[in-house]
Amino acid sequence: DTWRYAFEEAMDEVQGKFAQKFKEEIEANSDHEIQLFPFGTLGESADTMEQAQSGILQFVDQSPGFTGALIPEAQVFFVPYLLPQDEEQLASFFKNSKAINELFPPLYAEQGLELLTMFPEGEVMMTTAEAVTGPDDLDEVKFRVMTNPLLVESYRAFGATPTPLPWGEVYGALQTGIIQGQENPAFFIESTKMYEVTDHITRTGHNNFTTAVMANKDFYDGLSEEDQTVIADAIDAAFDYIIDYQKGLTEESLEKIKEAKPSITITTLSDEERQPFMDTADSVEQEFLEIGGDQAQEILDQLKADLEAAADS
Ligand code: 6CS
Repeated sequence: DTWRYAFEEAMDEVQGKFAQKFKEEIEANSDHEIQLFPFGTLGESADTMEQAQSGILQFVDQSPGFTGALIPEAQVFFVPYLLPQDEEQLASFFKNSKAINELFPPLYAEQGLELLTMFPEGEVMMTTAEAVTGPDDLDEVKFRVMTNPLLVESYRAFGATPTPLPWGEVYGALQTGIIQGQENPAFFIESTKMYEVTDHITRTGHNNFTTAVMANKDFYDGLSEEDQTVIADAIDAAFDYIIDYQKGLTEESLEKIKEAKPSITITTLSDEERQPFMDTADSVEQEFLEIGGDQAQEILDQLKADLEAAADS
């Protein structure tokens, strides 16, 4: 039989690479086939999530940037400066985190989803029409964010006018000036050609893009143990593959952007310049505890403990 798997990016972007590896592993180790649906083939992220919840899709990749609207605890990934940028530390965190591997799955299960894995997609950078050296430069800037209430709050705390939009509307909104800024990892700014409609890239170090792969829970629960093991092994293989695939990707992508558009500025803020952004973290964390669902505190505490363990390993 054929299992359908949708993701929020193109085939050659990070989620697509992960999905292709997953497909390859499943097809090599079972009689099942995987049919891949990249972004744009089945609608926006909110649409593919509905399709996965209703069982039209067996698998879906959706980032907490969108899932946070459905599972309030998943908004935790938008507390600024919570995640480190060190790639090894991040990989170890995502692989071993008790919050991700034990606390989140029951919350996803309540929404009809079997959480299979979460993985990082790279340092998030701001792209804007005007240069940014601090929160003052975001004043009056309509800044597109994913449709996640805590991400909206964090950009409000950064001094911007947050504008939640689905991904499909972002390029056009930048082009027409409806928005003047957005955030994403470098590979995505490059592959989607967002650099064409933006003049400044700013590295504030406030986040690393997290995504999650899920299965429809009824489908998953109905599988044989053998099939569940094939899936778990394929996820593990794809996780290791995607961590490896991303080595050097950020810098390579920035180089490609500079080549394609020499006039663009790419600025890494100093620790001093980052400080006012970092100073918002406590208030955003407080907001998370208010809007992050019943388990917000438990998730936040466990996540911090997991991050410390990853830093020590
Ligand atoms: O900004 C977004 O909406 C998109 N960014 C990435 C890196 N992946 C998918 C997501 O939809």
